[in-house]
This record gives sequence, structure tokens and C-alpha cells, in this order.
Amino acid sequence: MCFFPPKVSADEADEAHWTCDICSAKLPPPLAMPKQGDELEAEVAEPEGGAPVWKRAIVLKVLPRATFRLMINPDEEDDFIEEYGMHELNKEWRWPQAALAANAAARAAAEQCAASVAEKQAAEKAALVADQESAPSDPLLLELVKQFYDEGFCVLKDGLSADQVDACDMVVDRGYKQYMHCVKTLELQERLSEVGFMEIKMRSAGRYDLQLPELSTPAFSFVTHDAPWMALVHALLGKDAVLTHFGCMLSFPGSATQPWHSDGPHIRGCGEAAHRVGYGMAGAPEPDAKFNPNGFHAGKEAAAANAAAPGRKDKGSVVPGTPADDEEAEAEGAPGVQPFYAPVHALNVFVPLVDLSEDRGPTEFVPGSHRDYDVDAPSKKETLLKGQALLFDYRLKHRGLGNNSTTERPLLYITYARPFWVDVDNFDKARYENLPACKEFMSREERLLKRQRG
Ligand SMILES: O=C(O)CCC(=O)C(=O)O
Repeated sequence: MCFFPPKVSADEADEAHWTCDICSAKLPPPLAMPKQGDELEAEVAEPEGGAPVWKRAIVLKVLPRATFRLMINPDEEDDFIEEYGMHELNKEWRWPQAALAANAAARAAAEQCAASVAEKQAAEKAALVADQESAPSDPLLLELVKQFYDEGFCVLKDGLSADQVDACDMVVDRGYKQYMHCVKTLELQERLSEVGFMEIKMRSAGRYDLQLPELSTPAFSFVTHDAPWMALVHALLGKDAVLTHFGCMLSFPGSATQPWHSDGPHIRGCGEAAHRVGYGMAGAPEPDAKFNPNGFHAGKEAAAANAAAPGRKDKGSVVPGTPADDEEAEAEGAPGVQPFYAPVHALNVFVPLVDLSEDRGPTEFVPGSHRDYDVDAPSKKETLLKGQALLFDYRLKHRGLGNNSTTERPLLYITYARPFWVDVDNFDKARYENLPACKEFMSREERLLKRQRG
């Protein structure tokens, strides 16, 4: 009955009947076949030929073919054991009034809870649709928003100018050289390849993830807060969207294709509550244990970890109301709910600083996998011109293809999210230490110039 299905609470063997930790909207089944220990009433004939009376009875054992064994008069001296069947309900045995009343009350409460969640869900959907329809007045923006909703990504062709790309490229070049200078001078190569540092991580051979604080300075606000994609970001995430991370994936010639992954899971919790508490924030539900935190930039362990991550194979954010769930709901007499997908809560913007041609290895996406990670849909490779911006839903299945060219492939990534959301998985401060400080890197020309100046 929830907006976001908190599947962790589900018993693997009983997935169809998961309940939500927050709204507890599972519908108790109507009282039918008794179980061991249930209290019933059995009709007993009075010895003196008087009218039969109903006596207290306890189910001792459930037997095959819808029969069970009862201990009648369990607390009396004249207790006795007898077998009954379902066909004798309300003739030879019956449910006590209190049990019927408690079951009816539990079913009514669950139905009421389900209805109120469905109502909230409908309101959230209406708000989302209204937002989607009213926000972008510009037809191009509207088209991109629609594509993003349908496929999970879209391309903004008018991204950064050539000068802006060059300025960013210099920052990347300087950052990489400085970080590698420190790594080499301090002999930290092994630490870099095995763990990584906050500033630089080797995601796989020849593929580095760089943090570039210089891009947060006002001179570079054209890639962060004043970027040309901000109207699109606001249309998708709301006006209060926040910038959460940025950096550069730098792939050298020969770097291999990444394993398929998504950058984060569907967020958990019931609609309103999930928005209120926020995934990963204090007071929020525990992160889904099935989610593979190595999903984003997963490097070496990615293939195995992703393959073994059942969290990615869940129903995504499809709430009950999918055909299968509807059948389930109808069978149980629960009120039907329309299918609905959770709105995007975070997105990444990829901006290549060189043309992302076929040989440099564009990013490959599976359209629709932001709703269902296992969707059976043909993938799409998105070649881009330098400076163009590709925006994609954090949940979308994708991978960076190998760089088969002879030149570097720097790709800026900028992450925006709804304000409640914190990425607890991809940038774990406890996992990475800072790269120790070392002397500033200088090229041969710079050293020469410095010497000449005295
Ligand atoms: O390099 C790319 O095209 C994609 C990078 C990516 O998805 C990642 O590093 O997680």
C-alpha cells in the first residue's frame, strides 16, 4: 500500500505479502482454517438429553484434508478430544464471537490504512503530474522532461561553451597531475589502487574519479549552480533541488567497459514519510540491506557485487497495483491501487570535456530501468559532443564503455537531489582518507620559468 515499498521487512518466502514498516497495511486474512492453539467453540450434547451447548475448545493439531483435532472442555475434568473438519463450520464448531470481532476490526483498520495511503499516493501523483505539466513552459524543456520520465535520461544539447569546457579541462588536468604527483612522491600507488583517497580513486584500471574543489569556486558556477541544465534540474527535482556532489571520471586509453550498475537504489518508506525523513538521514529507516553500496563507481568488485545484489532485482518503486499485486489484492479483498512510480529523487549530469565518440566509449543506458532494474529493453549508447549535458535518473541502469581511442576521456559528473536525500552509499567519509599534502606539482616548463625568474 506504499509509495515506496520497504521490501526489507518482507520475508523472502512471503514476498507477495510484505507489509510496510510504516503503514502496516497488510490485510489480515478472514478467519478460515484454524491453526494449532486457536481457541474455538464446539457443540456438545448434554448427557441428560438436554439441548446441545457450545463449549470452549483448543486446536491441538491441524490434520490433512482441512480437518483438525480439538481438545474440548480443556480446563474441566470431563475434557475430551475429537476431530472436526471445515465442512462442519457453524454446525459442529464455530469461531468465538470475540475472535470474529477482533478479526473484523483488524481487517477494517488495515483497509482504512490502505485507503488513506492510497489517497495520499493519489495526491502525491496529482501534485507530481501537475508539477510536470505546469513547470516547463518551454516546449524543448517539456520534451526533455517527458523523455527523462519515460526513458530515465535525456540530453541537453546546449550545454557548456567551448571556453567553459577548456577551463574545466585545465582544472581536471591540473588536479590529476597534482594528485598523481603526491601519490608517486609519497609512494601511495598501492593504497590508491586498493582503497583510494577522498580526492582520487581508481575505479578500475585506467579509470579515475577525481574530486575537484576548484569547480566549486564562483568562477566555475557555470557547472554547478548557474549551469545551463538548471532549468531542467528544477523541472525534474523541484525548485529546492540541491547540488550534492561533483567531480570528474577520467578514463585513459585502454580502460575497460564498466559493469552494469545504477548509482543508487529506490528510496524506501511510505511516500510522505520517505519525503519527510529522507533516505539516509537521522531518523530515516535503515538503508536497505540488499542494496549494494558499491554500485556507483564500483571498480573491481562491481561485477560480482552487482550480480549478487538482490536489491537491484526488486520491483523497484512499483507500488502494489501492478497487475500481479492487483490480483493478489483482489484475492484478499483489499482495495485496488493504481500503479505508480516514485518520482526521481536524485539525478546525475554527465558532461564530457571531449567529444564522447563511439571509440572513446560513450555511456550506455537501459531505458526504463529507473522503474524496473531488470526491464527487458534494448540499451542505448549516447554519443555526445563536448560540453553537451546528459541527465539521468540515479536509479537508471548504465555503464561507461571502454576507451578504445588514443586520447583521454574526461567526463564531469554533477549530482543534484531533492533536499531530503543524502547519498550514504557512494561517498563514504569513513572509507576514504585524505590524500596527504605534498609539494605542488610543476611541469618542466613551469620549473624552467621559475628558475629564469630567480
Ligand atoms: O564513464 C561513464 O560513462 C560512466 C561512469 C559511471 O557510471 C560510473 O563511474 O559509475
